[in-house]
Amino acid sequence: MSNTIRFRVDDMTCGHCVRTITAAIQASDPRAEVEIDLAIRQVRVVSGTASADQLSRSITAAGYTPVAVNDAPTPVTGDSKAARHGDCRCC
Ligand SMILES: [Cu+2]
Repeated sequence: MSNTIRFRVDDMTCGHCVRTITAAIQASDPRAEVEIDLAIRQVRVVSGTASADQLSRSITAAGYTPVAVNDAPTPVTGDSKAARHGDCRCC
């Protein structure tokens, strides 16, 4: 059974962030398919075994701030967060 889970990660800012987050997700769910759209800060996971909570904790542990995204578009609140940066220090 697979399950599509989406997050918005405002502090994901470059290709290294994408790789870090992808690796973090796949470390907790080796069968997960991860698709990331950096332009809109969206992480889409077709989960093998992990729940949204588990994936959220994995992304948080990697140093980022995931926000669960439902099917309905979520209004962007707290624009100042977009200026934050995760643990990737390359950019
Ligand atoms: Cu980065």
